[in-house]
Order: sequence, then structure tokens, then C-alpha cells
Amino acid sequence: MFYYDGPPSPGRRSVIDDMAIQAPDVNRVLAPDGTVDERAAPDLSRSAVEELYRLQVLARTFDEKAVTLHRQGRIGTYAPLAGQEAAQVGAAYALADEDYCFPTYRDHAMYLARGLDLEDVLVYLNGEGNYVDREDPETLRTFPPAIPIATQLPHAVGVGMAADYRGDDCASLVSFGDGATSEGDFHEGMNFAGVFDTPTVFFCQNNQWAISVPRERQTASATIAQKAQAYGFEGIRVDGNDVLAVYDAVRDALDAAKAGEGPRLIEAVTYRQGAHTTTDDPSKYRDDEEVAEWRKKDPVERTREFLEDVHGWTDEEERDLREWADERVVEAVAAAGERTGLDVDDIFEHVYATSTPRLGRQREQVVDEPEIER
Ligand SMILES: Cc1ncc(C[n+]2csc(CCOP(=O)(O)OP(=O)(O)O)c2C)c(N)n1
Repeated sequence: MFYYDGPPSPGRRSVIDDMAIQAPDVNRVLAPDGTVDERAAPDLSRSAVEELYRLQVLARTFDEKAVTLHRQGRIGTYAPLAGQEAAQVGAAYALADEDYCFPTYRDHAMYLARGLDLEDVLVYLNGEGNYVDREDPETLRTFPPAIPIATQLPHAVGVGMAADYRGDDCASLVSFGDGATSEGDFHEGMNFAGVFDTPTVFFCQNNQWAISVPRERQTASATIAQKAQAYGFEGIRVDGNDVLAVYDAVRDALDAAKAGEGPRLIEAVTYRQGAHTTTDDPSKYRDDEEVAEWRKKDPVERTREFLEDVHGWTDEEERDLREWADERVVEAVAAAGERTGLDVDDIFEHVYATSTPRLGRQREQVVDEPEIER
């Protein structure tokens, strides 16, 4: 019988090192120095790569604006995505319309890539939260953002499984962070998916931090990808700042899931350049040098270099795109400002299919008799 009696001894650590040997290397197409591995590059037209770049630029422009809007008190707490554009856009772009997508509170670029209006993303951040039409099952193929960590994983597994039972030709992609891998829901979702061979793509954006907890304190596993081995399916690591590599890995995993080959875990190695949220101060727990090192691998810059080198992207096209993104964000902020906002009554909607007596009493107190002391 083995009892755990403290931190791993050097002897036990060697077991983990052995596992690291099995962990695959990072897949990459666009190197940080701008060179391209042509053999690994997915077969995408210039206009497809342009679209991947356009979405990243729009996401970055939106992100910068959202941080400012929070500072001005015009939106609630915001989780910045800067640094993770390639991971989010590459993954969402690989999805077919009929696939299911489960984003988190940081995945604003996934919503943009799934075709949601900037305005709707802003309205959600403003507290209205109603961009998903719950009466329309088609809109629900992109779920509202999960705020509780990892709860969306079992949902994604179940939805994929249900689609499979119905004989639908679709898969389910679920996004989460490195911190989510310490939650029970992660392990339950992964286990269920492995046992029942569900068409699920587990997409982990390993951005190196879970608020102030660094990746090394999150798990003693050498990689997150290797956790898939314990559940009986493949885990791969991909350079999360390389939009082409992410697209390729996710597309491949979705195709395999739809071909009945079961789930896959993708660890997209990336970095959160900004704060955890607009109420966090990362200078309290990480060095400027670390941030500066990762900025050198900036995903948006890397895609632009690829477009310039391989597809002859011009300065004029760059200028036009930046202008377009600025205009789109300004328009969306103005349009979102026109929206009427949330009715107090709305917070009691959509909690249960049929409301409970307790919720009914609370609603009466807040909506019908607000003068009652609570
Ligand atoms: C179940 C649950 N526990 C704790 C929290 C508080 N919390 C919010 S974000 C976060 C860190 C998540 O880190 P990670 O999964 O790496 O995602 P990231 O924020 O880096 O994108 C925590 C612990 C929560 N939202 N839900």
C-alpha cells in the first residue's frame, strides 16, 4: 500500500519524467522568428488566412476597447483575451456550422469567429446577457460563456453524445483553461468521453496562469496533453500562438470525432498577455520580463508576417483592415449603448424550465413588492 506523505520525492518525480517522454512535442507551422514549415501548413487559400487574420485583428481591437470601457464604468468586469487570439480564432474557425461550441468567459474571439455580432458580445458584457435565443436550437450551437470553471465539459460531452445518438454528423468542442484541469468536472468529462467514445474535442488554452497560480503549481504532469492518456485517448500539444497549427489540429480532431474515432484533447500552449480580469493586477504575481518574452511570440503579429511573406499582404491592406476594425468597434459600442438593458424580472428567467415556489417568492419580493425588507 502506498501512502502519500508530502511532496514528491526525486524517485517518484522520475515517474512523471517518464510520462513526459510520451508527451508529444508542440505542433507548429509559423515559428516565432517568422519562418514557416511549409510541409505542416494546412491547405488554406489566401482569403481563408486573411479571414483568420481579420478575426484576430478585430478581436484585439475589441479587447483593447473593452478594457477602456470597463475603466470608464461602461461595462462590468471584463476578462481580456490578448495573446490568445490565434488559439480562439483558429479553433472556432475549424468548426462547421452544425458543430457545437462551448466557450468560456475569456473566449470573446470564439464568438466573433462563430459569427456573433460585436454588438451582441458587448451587450452581454453590459449585463443584458441575452444574445442567445433560447427558443432557437440553431443559435444554441454556440453556448453562453461558462463562468464556473470546467462545468461546461460534461455539458459538451453530453451534447455530443446526444447528437451521436440522433445520428447527426457533428462534433462538440469545449474550451477551457489550464486551471480547469484541476476540477472534478474536467476528469468526469474526460472519463465519460473516453468510456463512451463521444465526438468531443477538449480544447485547453494553456495560457500559463490561472489567476495568480502558475501552470507549474496547477499540475505535476509535464504537459496537459498527456492527461488524455489516462482516459484512453489521444492528447496533442499545439503552439497556441500559431493560428494555422491550431486550425489544423482542431480540424483534424473534429474530423476524427465525426468519423467515429472518439474524443481528443488539444493543449494549445499560449499566454495571457493582460490581466486575468479588469479587477486583477498581474504585476503582483508575475515578472514583466516573462510578459515581454511572450509578446515576442505575439499571435497577431505572427499571422501578419505569414500573410506578408507568403501571400504578399501589403501596407495598404493592413491600413484598411485596421481602419475597418476600429470602425466596427466604434459602431458596436454605439449600438450597444442604445440597448435598453436588463429588466429586474429577467434574472428570474431561464434558471429552471418551470420556476420553483422559492424562486417565485423571491421574484415577488424583488419585482412586485420591492418595499419588503429583505
Ligand atoms: C468552480 C469555480 N471555482 C472558482 C472560480 C473562480 N475562478 C474564476 S477564473 C479562475 C481561474 C481559471 O483559470 P484557467 O482555467 O486557467 O482559465 P483562464 O482564466 O486562465 O482563462 C478561478 C479559479 C470559478 N469561476 N468557478
